[in-house]
Amino acid sequence: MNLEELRQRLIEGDAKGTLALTQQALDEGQSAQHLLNDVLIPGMGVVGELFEKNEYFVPELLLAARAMYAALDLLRPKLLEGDYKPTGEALVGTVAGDLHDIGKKLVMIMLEGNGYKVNDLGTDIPPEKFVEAVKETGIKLVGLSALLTTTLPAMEKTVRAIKEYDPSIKIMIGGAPVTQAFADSIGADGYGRDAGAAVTLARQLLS
Ligand code: B1M
Repeated sequence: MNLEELRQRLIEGDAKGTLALTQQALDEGQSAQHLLNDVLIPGMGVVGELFEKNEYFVPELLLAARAMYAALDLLRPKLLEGDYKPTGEALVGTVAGDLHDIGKKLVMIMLEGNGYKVNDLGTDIPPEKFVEAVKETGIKLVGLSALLTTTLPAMEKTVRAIKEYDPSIKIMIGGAPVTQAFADSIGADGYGRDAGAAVTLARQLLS
């Protein structure tokens, strides 16, 4: 099948069409990784570009996100296939003021696929909630996501609050506006450019 058509269904926020074409592509032997990395994630990039050009507005972003979730639900079991070897535990969340969820969800899926048990705190999570959660669970690896330049200060506050509670807790951060230099400047232990990089980083940080 023509994968461009799948990308287009996502960009247009057609959840039903996205779901049907994702299923068809899987049935035809396309890998879940390929569909995600080469079709769906770039598709969300196009949605962002249309938004920047004022051709799309928030309702279109929401429709595209809904279509992306539909595809992810289908791909998730495929991405998690393989031998399950528990390798560690992590806590993830999107920082205060930020409602973007899809990138964090992908990081979660990739970590789970690599044997991590992942606790998702959700989105718009204030620093004190992260601290409460590490206190309650004793988890030593926290992943923070931020998609807005305006929520980067919340990321910094969250890193500070967690490190004040326990400096030995490892914190990895990511999201479109995040860079390695920013991670260094706020005292995070690492930066993951994408969900795959987050897995490599988690391994390094917990080794
Ligand atoms: Co928003 N939004 N949005 N949005 N949105 C962006 C981020 C934006 C870049 C669009 C644009 O202008 N081009 C822009 C931010 C500009 C900026 O700050 N520089 C923007 C804006 C402005 C806004 C609002 C302010 C719009 C408004 O209301 N006027 C508003 C803010 C709401 C809020 O959060 N308080 C808003 C709202 C929304 C929706 C809620 C409608 C929706 C999100 C729905 C949801 O998540 N449930 C939405 C969407 C869908 C987008 C875009 C189009 C797509 C985001 C996405 O899902 N990408 C986005 C444009 C874009 O990103 N190009 C945009 C796909 C996803 C797989 O990628 O999240 O980058 P990403 O995750 C990647 C990596 O970044 C990394 O790995 C992931 C997988 O590879 N990663 C990590 C992410 N977290 C990580 C953590 C790690 C490691 C790696 O370690 C822990």
